[in-house]
Amino acid sequence: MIDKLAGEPRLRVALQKSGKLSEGSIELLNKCNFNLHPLKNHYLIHSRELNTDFLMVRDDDIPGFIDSRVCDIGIIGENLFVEYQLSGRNQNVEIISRLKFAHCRLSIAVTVDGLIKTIADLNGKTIATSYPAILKDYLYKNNISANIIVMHGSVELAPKIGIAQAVCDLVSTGTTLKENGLIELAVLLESEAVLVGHRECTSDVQSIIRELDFRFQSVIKAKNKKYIMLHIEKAKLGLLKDILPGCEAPTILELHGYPDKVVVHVVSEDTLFWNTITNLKKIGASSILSIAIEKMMD
Ligand code: PRT
Ligand code: ZN
Repeated sequence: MIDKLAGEPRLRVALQKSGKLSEGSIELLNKCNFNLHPLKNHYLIHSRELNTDFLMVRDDDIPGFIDSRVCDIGIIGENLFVEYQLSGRNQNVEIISRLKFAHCRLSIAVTVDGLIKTIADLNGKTIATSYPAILKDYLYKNNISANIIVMHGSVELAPKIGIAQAVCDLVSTGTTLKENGLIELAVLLESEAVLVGHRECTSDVQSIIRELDFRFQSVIKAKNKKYIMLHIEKAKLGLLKDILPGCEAPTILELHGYPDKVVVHVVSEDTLFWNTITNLKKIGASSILSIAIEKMMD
């Protein structure tokens, strides 16, 4: 929904106030020039950047807010989007883009005692979950008849307190399942944070959304990437490709006073960089510089 402040269209964005999405959302927005520092009692933040207002709410409220045009766009977990869609409430919410943070999976987990070994063993059992629509859909597609009990929070405790024999919950590192004597039986959905919006936005809001998502994607593209500069013998250039991920199109420059050597500039995946440095040194690379990239645009 657009307020008119100073006669200009404004974009209304719903963000999770506090939880596993809030830090990542604010970090991403701040890399896009927003400079947001929400305090506990901040529920509505006006920003001059791109004429945007932020509504800080519980993540569960976000799809409904967009559907009913209280907000234009929002950041939620894909798991919540799919649940909203499968529960039949979603008429107008769609995924605009993937934001590459808050990765997790929705899994069915069972007690380690081995009583339930396969999906088929779930027949006639009770499964506790906060995602009844996704679970129901999965059970139906796999021809399993099980009872679903809905819990909002502490789902992992359900088998321990004797109200279910299995759970269907979000898993990230797997620590919570382990601590509660549970093991994963099946992954129903892989999820990450997504930018969602109303299918039918007015064109002036649409152009702000496009600009915002362009900024998001430029920041995401640069994540885990480094600009690498190094000196190397011309004869060893061919070896670089195998060592530096993403080295397909490096910039090669002459190194004044060293006719056998060149300077290489390349954008590389940073995840392997410390392992990579040893291998670069082995082929004689020197003066290696690694620089963080803020944004990458095509
Ligand atoms: O208060 P509000 O309703 O806004 O928040 P919430 O409690 O409903 O959600 P929150 O903050 O827990 O999660 C928001 C979103 O973050 C989820 O919908 C997912 O898209 C994403 N996300 C990513 C996760 C996790 N990782 C995650 N690990 N959401 C929840 N968890 C929980 C999970 O439920 C389990 O209790 O963390 C525990 C498992 O973590 P591991 O690392 O022990 O496996
Ligand atoms: Zn929630």
